[in-house]
Amino acid sequence: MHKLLHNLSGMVTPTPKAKWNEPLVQTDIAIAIENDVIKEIDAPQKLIEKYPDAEKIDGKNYLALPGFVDPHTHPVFCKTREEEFEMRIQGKTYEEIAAAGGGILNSVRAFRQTSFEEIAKLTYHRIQKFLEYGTTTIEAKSGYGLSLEDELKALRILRKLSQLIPISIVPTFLGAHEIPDEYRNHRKKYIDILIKEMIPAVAEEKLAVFCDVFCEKDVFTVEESERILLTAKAHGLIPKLHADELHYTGGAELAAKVKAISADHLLMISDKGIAKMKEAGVIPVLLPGTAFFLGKKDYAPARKMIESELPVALATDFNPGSSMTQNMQLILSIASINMKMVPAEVLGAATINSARAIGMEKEVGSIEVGKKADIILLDVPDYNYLPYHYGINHVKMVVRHGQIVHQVD
Ligand code: IZC
Ligand code: ZN
Repeated sequence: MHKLLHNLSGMVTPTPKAKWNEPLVQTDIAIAIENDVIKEIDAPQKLIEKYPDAEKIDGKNYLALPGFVDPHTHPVFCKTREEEFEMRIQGKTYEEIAAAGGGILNSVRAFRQTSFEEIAKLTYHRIQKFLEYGTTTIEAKSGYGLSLEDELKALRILRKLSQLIPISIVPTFLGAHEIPDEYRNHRKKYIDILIKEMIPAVAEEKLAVFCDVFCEKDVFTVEESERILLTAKAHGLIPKLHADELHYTGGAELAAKVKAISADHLLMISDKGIAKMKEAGVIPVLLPGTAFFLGKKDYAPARKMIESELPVALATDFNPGSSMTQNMQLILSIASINMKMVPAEVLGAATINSARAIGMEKEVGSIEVGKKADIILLDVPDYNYLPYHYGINHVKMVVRHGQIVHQVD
């Protein structure tokens, strides 16, 4: 069954022939889709003649872009944490916020007390929002359960939702998000449980593709992170890492050492870390929405990374504590403004490079023949208008795997 996406103002996409930050811009173009895959990209008249029986999708003179790929999200949680947001604005410290009911561990307490069905329902609505804002693939982490049973609950929720929502969900096990209350004074015991029970169980049930660790001062050390990630690797899970976010710990160097697919955050990365990541082919995933949301002045050194020829990727970091947004378009604006990435760079970073950060670059991240037909239509005159007109939703239609899954007017 063929579909023909036509009447487009144009199409903008990274391509393998050009650099990730030099998008191909084409006008007078249509896209033929066969089932869930892009079949042909050519002049509209040519494709109309070649596929006379194709079901036509009217592009209403909007601009076609690849669906955004968001390679770092934490959507499986129970309660939101707006009280914590307000306290932070009032100048309360991290300790004061934690004592008053903020922080990851408070999310963990609520998560454990809430049923699979209830959290699945909350998460369903949150993930649906990604689609409305043009994201057709997300990576999604567990990490608010922190026990065997509750981490499996989070990952099983993701598996269930990936069958219910027309979005691609790539799951990550983040049992090493924090040390839970009951092991506060026995951290080694929790790490043993991660290694001996949780990782094998997650791998056995094939519930995750990646294993991530929050490697940070006062959370997991570089040595602990290495032990966890090497165990994960031995069980077939690909390493990822929250690295050098709030303090420099050598997380980027560790990501290179264990050949992680990505190292994420990287606000405090060292020059050596940049060089090591380049050498090992680790993708830097930058999350400027988090620095913005936390009211920080400092952002990750994106320009330095781009000058070192690292393929910078962007993500929302969607989570209830430090970045409460599903909107990749807003992330593009924040990345442009605060990390000095130009529009061509933020576009590549949110599509092909973010696909690379989750090992999906052969399927998604660009509009190319043979790739999944994950295409979004935006009401923008050109791609450089997108980060410029910030904070609103430009998406008019979302096509995922060849089906219209969201449409406005
Ligand atoms: O719930 O605060 N940093 N993980 C690492 C988070 C923030 C999520 C949260
Ligand atoms: Zn995160």
